[in-house]
Amino acid sequence: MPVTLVTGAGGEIGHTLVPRLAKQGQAVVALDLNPLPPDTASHCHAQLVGDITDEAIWKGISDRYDVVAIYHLAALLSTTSEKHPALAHRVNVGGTLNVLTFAQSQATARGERVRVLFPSTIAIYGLPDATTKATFARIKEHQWLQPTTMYGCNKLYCEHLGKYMTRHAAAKGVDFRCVRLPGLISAETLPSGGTSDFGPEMLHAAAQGKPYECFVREDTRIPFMVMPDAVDSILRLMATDASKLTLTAYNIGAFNPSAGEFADLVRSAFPGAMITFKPNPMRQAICDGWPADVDDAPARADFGHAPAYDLPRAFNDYLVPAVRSRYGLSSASVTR
Ligand code: AKB
Repeated sequence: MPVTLVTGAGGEIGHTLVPRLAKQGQAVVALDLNPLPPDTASHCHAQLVGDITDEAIWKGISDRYDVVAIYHLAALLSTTSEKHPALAHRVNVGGTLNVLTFAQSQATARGERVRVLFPSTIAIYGLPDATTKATFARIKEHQWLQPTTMYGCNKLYCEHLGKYMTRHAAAKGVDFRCVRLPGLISAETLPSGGTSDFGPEMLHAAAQGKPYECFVREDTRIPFMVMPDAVDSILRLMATDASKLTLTAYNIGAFNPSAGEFADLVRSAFPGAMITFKPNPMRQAICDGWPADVDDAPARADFGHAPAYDLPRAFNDYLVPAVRSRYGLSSASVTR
């Protein structure tokens, strides 16, 4: 039977994406290093526990399934990748090469293209200093592609690898599509190993009445998006006919508060929130190299990227009610 393969399905994006794919009627085969959380597993046709860098896992999948689409979510994020660069390269690059090679073999075997969704990142941009970051306040896809982290280097190389496999491989081969994700904020899950994690971590800590020491300065500004909007745009991109896509890798954005502005909104929602700022030099440097915002006009034109949540609505209609519910608090909205 035709199946949709989701690598790293047990992660943050998978938690929202997998149920949406199942609701569309897609038979999801999930691949993750660890068994899936039960609420994600319940939406899967099958789940495989394995490592994307293990060649044997791909032989097993090929023997059992006709994979018609792949959402390749498995990756080590920016902070973890800086701490473990060799492992990051092995997983983020070696694992992605395995995914693309597998997709090519599936396409060749069946004589049809296999769509691959690759979640790239704002980390592929590298702004050298604050003046440049301010000058290129809403960065375009072709600007400052000078990543300053192992994660950013990995992801930019994989964008090129995907483009290579799509353009140079057999006509009926890989159909690689890519969004450059900003920081993602989910009310249901917490990120791990990222540098944009300060946003969701701050919110979830406040809802639990825990003090939070933010690891970047108050004036640190990067683009963010709530998870439902990110998944909506990923699904839109994957559903769009290739003839309508003018790019392989698209910026998608929604809002871009500074860490201090984000903290103010969190304090409005949770008046007792204990938020302090103590920049971590390595993580601060990562964020300083990332763009303050992205120009996502091509995504809006080509596949209808249109985030439902701006910053106030994200807090009032999604994050605060859902986070309060998650931690058993009464629902209330931000006063702003
Ligand atoms: C990270 O912080 O590493 C990721 C990202 C912005 O790609 N959330």
